[in-house]
Amino acid sequence: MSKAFPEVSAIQYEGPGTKNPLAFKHYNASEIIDGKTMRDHLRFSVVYWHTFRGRGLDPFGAPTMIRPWDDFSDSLDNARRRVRAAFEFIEKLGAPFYAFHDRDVAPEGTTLAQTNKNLDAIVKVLKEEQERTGIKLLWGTACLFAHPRYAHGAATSCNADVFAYAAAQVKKAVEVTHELGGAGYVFWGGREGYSTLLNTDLKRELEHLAKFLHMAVDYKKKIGFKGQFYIEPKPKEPTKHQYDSEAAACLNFLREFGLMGHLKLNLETNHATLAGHTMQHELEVAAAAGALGSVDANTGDLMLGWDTDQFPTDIYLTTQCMLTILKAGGFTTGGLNFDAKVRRESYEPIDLFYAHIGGMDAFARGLKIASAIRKDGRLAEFVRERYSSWDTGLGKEIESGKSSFEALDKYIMKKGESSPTGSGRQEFLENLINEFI
Ligand code: XUL
Ligand code: CO
Repeated sequence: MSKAFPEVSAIQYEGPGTKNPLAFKHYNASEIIDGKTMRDHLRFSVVYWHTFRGRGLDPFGAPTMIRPWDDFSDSLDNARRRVRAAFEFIEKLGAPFYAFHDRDVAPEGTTLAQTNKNLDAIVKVLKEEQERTGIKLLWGTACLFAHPRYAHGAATSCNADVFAYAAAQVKKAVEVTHELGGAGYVFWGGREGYSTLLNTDLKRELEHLAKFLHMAVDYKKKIGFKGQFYIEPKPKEPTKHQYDSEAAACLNFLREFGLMGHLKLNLETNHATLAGHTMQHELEVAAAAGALGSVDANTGDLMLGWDTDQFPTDIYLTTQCMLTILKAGGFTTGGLNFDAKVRRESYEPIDLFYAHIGGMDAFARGLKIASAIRKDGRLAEFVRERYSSWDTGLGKEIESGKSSFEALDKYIMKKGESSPTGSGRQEFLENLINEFI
């Protein structure tokens, strides 16, 4: 088969001084940072849906993407050609992982049996390409939002048959992810929410979602799939209100229904923005609960209220993300998955390279900067000192559960007033971060 990207050879690290747009300025896969290669810290992953199925269509206009290897038909041969093109791209880029939805890789048939057969045919090619290149599957997932049958939701549908269909679809997607040695599996509730409460039994829908996830956990154990399960929060789009709205809501749901420990979070930057949070907030909330799993690395547009899924290029953003990820001990099963798409106007195949190289370099810089900030130690020392009243005496007693309202009342009555806390020094700390950028 002719090459999909004949004009591009393997992307090399050339250092910050290079003017070559098809080279890395900062991502040097084998460079060691804090005892680990950049490759192992960052665990970059390419998504199949945007990068190999995205066509640049929007509500106002036709597709724009030029993809010479793709005839845009639903044939299995086209799906096979697409796999070869995808792996050529990921291999040349030097990303160690990829991620896909079941329906991204193989066409849907007229029955689930036929669809599963199509999927098996393409999984065979994915497996061949994984073996040929050494590229691994970061996570698999099922598309439970595109087909009209899921208009009212999948696991939270008002219709039990739809729930059953979704269960059968996820069963197959987990099997396939297992067969491909996937490091994880993601549940993103694309239609698990509502447009109006007038027609919605919210309590029942949440209980169904929990049942669905428990069944998935049981099945995972049954087939011996050891990959990590994740939930991906997003507050809105496509539904007006989605149940997995943000990290805290997901954690609360997992706790309420006895699912903590079975699922971690897959956090996406643009979803954090839509929820009115910073990405670092979402990462910190997940990390505090021991549930920081993986990241869908992209960025939104603060002036737009939807999921623009742009490639991340902002060094402040990547620095903040890497500060929290390093503090949490780094990725184990997760990684930085570019759930991002080139703009409709960036329709040439080469734009896929520019986009991913930019994202990888931005995160490589974020990693180096975050590591330098941690080595410098002033930021952590400031925070440690700010909380030092909790390390000894009264604070220590409270933290260790040895105090009570009566004891504290007695203490403060005797003292008369609490001792003043020092300045928060936000501006000083912002300047400190800028020293490293
Ligand atoms: C949608 C989104 C999904 C999930 C996987 O906003 O982020 O692509 O990552 O279903
Ligand atoms: Co995502």
